[in-house]
Order: sequence, then C-alpha cells, then structure tokens
Amino acid sequence: MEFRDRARAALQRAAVRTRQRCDAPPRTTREDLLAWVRAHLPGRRLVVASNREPYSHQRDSGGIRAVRNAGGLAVALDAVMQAMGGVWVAHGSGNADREAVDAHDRTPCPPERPRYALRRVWLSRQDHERYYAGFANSALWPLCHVVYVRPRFRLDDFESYRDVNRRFAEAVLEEVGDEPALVFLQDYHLALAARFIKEKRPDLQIAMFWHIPWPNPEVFRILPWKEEILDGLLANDLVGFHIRRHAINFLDTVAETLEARVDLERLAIDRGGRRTWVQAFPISVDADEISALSEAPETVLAESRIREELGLAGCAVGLGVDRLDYTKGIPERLDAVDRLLERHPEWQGRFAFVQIGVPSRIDLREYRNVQIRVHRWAERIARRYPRAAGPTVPLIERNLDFRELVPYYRMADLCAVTSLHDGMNLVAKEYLAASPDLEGSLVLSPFTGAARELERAWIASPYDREGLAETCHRALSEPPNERRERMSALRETVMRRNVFDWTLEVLDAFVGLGLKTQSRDREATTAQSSERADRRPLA
Ligand code: ADQ
Repeated sequence: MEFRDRARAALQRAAVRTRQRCDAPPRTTREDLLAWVRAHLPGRRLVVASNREPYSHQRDSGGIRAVRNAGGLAVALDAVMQAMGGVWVAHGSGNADREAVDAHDRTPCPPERPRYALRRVWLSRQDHERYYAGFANSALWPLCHVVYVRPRFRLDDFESYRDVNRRFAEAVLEEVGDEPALVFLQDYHLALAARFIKEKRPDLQIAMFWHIPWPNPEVFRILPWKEEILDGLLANDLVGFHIRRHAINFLDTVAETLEARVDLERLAIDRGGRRTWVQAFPISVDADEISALSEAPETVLAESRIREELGLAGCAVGLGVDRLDYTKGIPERLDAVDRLLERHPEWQGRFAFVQIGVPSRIDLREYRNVQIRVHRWAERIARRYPRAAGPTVPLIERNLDFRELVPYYRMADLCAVTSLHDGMNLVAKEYLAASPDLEGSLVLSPFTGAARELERAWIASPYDREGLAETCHRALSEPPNERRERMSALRETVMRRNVFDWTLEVLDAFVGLGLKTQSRDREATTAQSSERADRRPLA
C-alpha cells in the first residue's frame, strides 16, 4: 500500500476510535474488536504465544475434562482470542493434554464452543525445572519484582530457557507457514523467542507484552545474560508494558547495557538498522461480562449460600484473591488484619477475612514458605479473635472457576490488594467490575500498576503494618454515600476501558508501526538526499 493510503487508513482508524470513545457505550466491545480486526487485518493471521495455556485437559475419576486456567494473562487473552480467532501456542501442561490434541498438537478452544486453535508445545520434566521453575521463576521473576527475594542465576537454567524459547519460536513459525501474520508474544517466559523467529522470517511483525514490572537498570544489571535477554527483546517490533514507568526503566536499561540509540521522547530504540517501539498499555478485564455475571441469579444464590456456610450474617467481609506468590503481600495483609482487630476491638466477631489463594509454583521453596506463613497467620487470627458463627480467616486454597469466584467479589465489603510489586493486578479491576451495587471498598497497594489508574482507591503500603490496618478500618467505616461515590468513580474507570480496548490499542499500535517506520525511512531518505545536495559543488 502507498504511504498516502496507509496514512489515510490510519486517520480513518483514529476517527473510528474517537467516535467509539464519544458515543455510548464508551468502550470497545467484543463485536467492535472483531469488526476492527476484519477491517484492518484482513488475510493476516494472529498467532499468540505464551507459556501458560488458556485451557488444559485433566484426567480424573470422571474421565477427561477441559479446565480453564486461572491467571491474569490467560483469562484476558482468552477473551481476546475468542473474539478474534487465530492460533495460540502454549505449553501443554495438563495431565491429559496429549490425549486431547490432533496430529499437529492442536486442540479447539474453548472446548465447548471452539473459536480458535490451541497449539501445544511439550516440555520435559527437566525443561520445566530449568526453563520454568529455574530461569523464568527463580531468576527473571524475582529480578523484575523488587521484593528483596534474591534471584538465582544458573547456566543450566538459562540454556534450557534459550532452548525452550527456540522451540516456541519453531512452533510459531510452523503455525504461520508462509503467510503474513502478526505474532503476539506474552511475558517473561519468552524473552528470546522473537530473535529466533526473526532469524527465519525477518518480515514477520512481532509484538511482545511484558506483564510484570521492568526494574531500573541498577537492579537489572546483575543478570549475567542481560545482553542476550535485551537483544532477544529488541527483535520485537513493539514491546509493551502496563505502565510508563516500566517502559522508561526498559529504555534506560537498554541505554546502559547495549550500543543502541534510545529515544526517550518517542519511546523507541534503534539498533542494528532496526527500530523497536516501546509503549505502555494498561491491561484490563472483560468488565461487562463480569458485571453481568455478578448480577446473575445463580451468583446471588451462590453468595447467600457462602454467607450461610461461613456464618457471615451481620458480619463485614474482607477478601483477598491471589496466586500464593510472595509478590502479592498476603502474609503482610493478614498481619494488618490481625492489627486491625487488635486496634479496633469493635470489629472483633464482626469482621471476617476470606483469603482465596491458589497454590502456585509449589516446587519452589519461597512459594511453599508463603503457604506456610499464610496458614500461620490465619490460625493466629482465629485463635486471638474467634468468631462464634464461623472462621475468622477462611482459607480457600484451590483454583476456582471464575463463576465460583464472582460471588465472593460480590459479597466483599472490602477487597485487599496488597502486592509488594505487581505489573498491573487484575483482581482489583475484577472486584470493581463485579460490584455494580457500589457496595464495597478497594484497598490497593501503591506498588501495583493498577494504582496508577485507580487513584480513588484506599491506597496503603503493605510494608506499613499500622498504616494498612488503619486504612482498612477507615475503608470499612466510610459513610455509605461517600463509599458509593468513591466506588462509582473507580468502577467507571474499569467499565470505560476494558480488555478489548487494551487489545485494540496494542494491535492499533502494531499495525501503525509499518506506517511510522515508513515515515521514518522517508525522513531518512529526505535527510540523505539533502545531505547529498549539500555536498554538491556550488554552481
Ligand atoms: P498474575 O500475577 O497471575 O499475572 P493478577 O493480575 O494478580 O495476575 O490476576 C490473577 C488472576 O487469577 C485473576 O484473573 C484472578 O481472578 C485469578 N485467580 C486468582 N486466584 C484465583 C483462584 N483461587 N481461583 C481462580 N482464579 C484465581 C500477571 C502479572 C499481573 C498482571 C497480569 C495480567 O503479575 O501484574 O496484572 O499478569 O497482565
């Protein structure tokens, strides 16, 4: 397409987006996204790759069943893929996954209403130990989250990480074939994949979204393979983060580590004749769906069943929902609950805190420690502040289906998100979307990406026990009309910008890249020709 046509198409796209923003409803719907994709990506295949698969197949006594996996990324992108179609490449981790694929390792998703294909990549136990538990989760995860857990760097782990990234790249290339495609890589497990893909198909456009924080260069510089990781990431045409701070940290890290031209103004990096754009795109949730689910009769019924089971009649309810991960600040949260009950005895017997914590990465010691500490806190609080009607800190330690989770959101008078560091945190947004009655309050750590958008939440640091306990007390005691006004403002933020807006923004930036790069080439050509003109001898 000619440059002028592409520019016109981009302007039209921008106009459509502006109209969508001004007209009600003020957000992108699943249908809008689909229409946009049809209009702007015709004939281009979308291939997403992530470590975690959206659905796994599990064998139990009743036979094989498909399970939708928890985790912010899987949940958000599943909604997107259902709207857009395409192929999702991911590690097949379910115990019956191999029995549910065809000869090309593909299985239709969602299983009950197929909309896209899941292509599974197989990993051995050793791959899992070294690539996943090792380099991804014992090196990169603690390195990027500033929570004072020392990263562990082992050559075997890194070599396995490189090898697995190459295999993901090969699977993506097979799925793409010889066709034009957009490849969308997810997260810190796949930092090297773009480099391997570009070696074979330099023409493919690749974007990477980094779902966790990017630390400042002082922190990142301890990584022994920092140059190779950065080189891998710069093979992407676009690298996205949740917030601008992380994007800037990434640019600074590149500037300090590699020979590259870093443009802090335009958020771009030029290296080896190529450009990588770096941008912030705050992720969100499918707010409409969650809101509707929250008001469904089954949910209302489930809520009253839970209240009865846990003896919560007449009791204020606090809620935490997390993977049991040391970055989520769960022991810190329970410590503050303990302090709240100590400092404000009026809540004793009248307040319960439900903690839903799905065990995660339990082969790592730090994660087992989180589980142990959470148990100890729950027991201590129950011992010191028992409730006649039920447990003071009910612990639910399993992966709930989202439909099972929503009644808890609906029920909670307070949702505590107390991460020590978090890229975004979708629980905060899910809670708001699930509170259409505006009854509730959100206590939010300032160290989450979400805190940048949800400024009217009750912001409290998980490192400050007294402050967190007091903030919970104030949130629970806020007069109803003020609480509703605050919730209404917070909820509006989530309802106005959902996960389809996020996708559209990423894809829009993605398709706009060719345009920007072309205009840059034109600038360069113009500059070169004027340079040549300057060198011409004066007549
Ligand atoms: P996580 O740290 O996994 O993801 P987070 O944003 O905290 O994600 O969301 C957790 C998700 O898991 C939510 O959708 C929640 O509903 C679900 N979940 C948690 N416990 C559950 C349980 N017991 N049963 C069922 N579902 C449960 C990473 C980054 C985040 C970023 C996301 C998305 O660490 O900062 O927000 O990716 O980019």
